[in-house]
Amino acid sequence: MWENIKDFASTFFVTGDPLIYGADVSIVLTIIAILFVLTKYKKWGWLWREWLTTVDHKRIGIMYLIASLLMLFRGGVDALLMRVQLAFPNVEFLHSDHYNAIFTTHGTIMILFMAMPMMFALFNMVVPLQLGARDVAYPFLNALSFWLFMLGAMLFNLSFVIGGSPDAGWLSYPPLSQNEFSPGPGQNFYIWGIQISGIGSLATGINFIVTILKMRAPGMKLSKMPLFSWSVLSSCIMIIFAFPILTVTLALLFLDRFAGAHFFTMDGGGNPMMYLNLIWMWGHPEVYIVVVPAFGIFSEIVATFSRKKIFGYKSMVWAMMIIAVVSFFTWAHHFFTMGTSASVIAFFAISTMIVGIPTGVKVFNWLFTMYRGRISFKQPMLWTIAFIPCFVIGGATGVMLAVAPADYQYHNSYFLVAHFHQVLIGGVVFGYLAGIYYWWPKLFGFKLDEKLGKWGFWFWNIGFYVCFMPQYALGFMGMTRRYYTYGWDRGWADLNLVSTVGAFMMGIGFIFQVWQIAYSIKHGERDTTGDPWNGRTLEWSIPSPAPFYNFAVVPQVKEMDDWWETKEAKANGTYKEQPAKLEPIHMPKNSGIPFIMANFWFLVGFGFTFGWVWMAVIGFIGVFACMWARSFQYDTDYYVPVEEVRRTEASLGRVV
Ligand code: HEM
Ligand SMILES: [Cu+2]
Repeated sequence: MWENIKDFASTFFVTGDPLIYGADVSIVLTIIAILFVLTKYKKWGWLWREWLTTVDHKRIGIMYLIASLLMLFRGGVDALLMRVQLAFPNVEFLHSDHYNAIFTTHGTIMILFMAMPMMFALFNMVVPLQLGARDVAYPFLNALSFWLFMLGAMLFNLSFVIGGSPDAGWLSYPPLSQNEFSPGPGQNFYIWGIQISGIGSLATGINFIVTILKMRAPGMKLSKMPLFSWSVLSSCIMIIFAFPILTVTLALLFLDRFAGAHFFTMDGGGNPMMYLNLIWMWGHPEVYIVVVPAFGIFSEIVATFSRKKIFGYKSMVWAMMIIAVVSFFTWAHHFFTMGTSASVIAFFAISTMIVGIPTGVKVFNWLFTMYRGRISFKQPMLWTIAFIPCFVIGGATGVMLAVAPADYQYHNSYFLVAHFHQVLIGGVVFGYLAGIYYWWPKLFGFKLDEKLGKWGFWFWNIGFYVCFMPQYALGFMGMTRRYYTYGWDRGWADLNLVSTVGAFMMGIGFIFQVWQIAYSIKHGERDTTGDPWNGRTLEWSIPSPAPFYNFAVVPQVKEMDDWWETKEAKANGTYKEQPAKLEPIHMPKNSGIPFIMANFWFLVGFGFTFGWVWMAVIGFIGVFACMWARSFQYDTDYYVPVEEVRRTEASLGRVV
């Protein structure tokens, strides 16, 4: 009996590594601290009523934001561990297995549990406000999406201390990810963590498409819709085509591992190339899914901080829609070297290069918008200006990679590693940070400190080039990706050391940003106007922080950049005040079902990860019970009385 328990414990818990003991201790301490604070200040009820059951898109956005910043920290620590290991030749800081686990979790976390939720944070924080809407189309589903993401991310992260981390790369290629080469639960954690959060992402895609098409304020024709909302539409269209492919691919991989199917094994009639095609049919659009919203953010910021209308609005919209379509015809550029006919390769090489055209159009439009504008260099604008050269270089190296014959040379080299970090950090991370700085006052009612922010900005930016420029050279010098160590004889030592220094500079930049947030909560400049940047779009017409019903009176839109036009009209005296009439506001009620249901999904995932079918069955029963319960809930909405709206607006300094 005792032996059995010991046996179980030693396979269940990951042991034997100081990093992991450190993680165990910090997890336990954090949990104890949270439980203690909640109990001491009697905050359990508050937590449940205000956050765990909320269907308010702004609060859901804030929770996504917190989760994604935590994941940026975790993924960043992974990155630094790898860079320490690679700083000098023959370092014995991480073992090879451990290195494999770390680049796998780093890549997976950064893309799926950092970039995606940060993007959803911005969708939720901004889109309904920008459209003049009071909520998203399906608030309950929105909460469910968040909790599915959250519990999926937790399941994935648990692999670090329980069972063992996945280590077959962020896309988990077979045969390496099959049972034979990856026994144990690591790969199952990967499959179920992504599967559960992926279902949430798909639902978010549907939710925001419907929101954008159906919930715009009266008068806001699509041709007058702000560009960020357009970028969200483009991204969501890609989501609804790409994510079902991911769901099916992971399900097939799981059947291979769990039920002995042979979809992707060489024996039994399967084919690993099939997996590569499927995973990249999702994976390639995925990188556009995360970068296109950044284009929307830059478009808003460039116009606002140059005090000019965006240049080439229509071409901006077209460019994003073309990218959404073409991105589905480029996936095979990820395996040019697999050996296929020249015509197939030519097709994918050309389609890849074509994506550069609409992107170039956008860059020129941003530059033309800035041209002769009265530019103010506040933080959102700084990140935007830093993004442009960074993304242009990243785009150029992308086109270099798309040249198929050349790709035979740098396929899977550090050149590639430098390229994709350049577009992911320079495009996605810089873009989302710009967006967070821009919309922060709207959600929280205060600005983030400029001075600390500038320190963070420069450390990130200089650190970025110091870290990744040497990697282009290392690629040409023959260093391939996923090496965990190398010898002195290679001549790679100096450049690797420089690269590691750059990585730490970015880490320091992140610390400045955390400090900036902590400092600004107390000392940040309060936003009493609701319009701290002199904005152009509707979200700046309401008070900050936005009240839970967003708009006391639904706005009537006439122009593109309606709020800006209104302000102009007021300034030159041509504005005609319409008498505003308050009416009771229809709002959705909170619900605990999304949170509970996502927990049952977690149980399903955890059960399958360890092959405990009974636990998965309990989980599924719970999931269906939640659906059942929800289908009999009729009392799901209510009206906010006019008196309450008036009181809330008055407390925010508005008279209506
Ligand atoms: C904060 C700065 C970052 C540093 C210093 C860094 C560093 C690294 C390193 C050293 C590797 C392993 C390369 C190899 O040997 O194969 C790697 C892989 C990777 N990184 Fe990053 N990274 C950073 C940020 C990011 C971000 C923001 C993303 C995505 C949004 C990202 C996505 C990836 C992916 C997808 C991989 C490939 C993993 C694999 O090979 O399976 N990284 N990174
Ligand atoms: Cu691609």
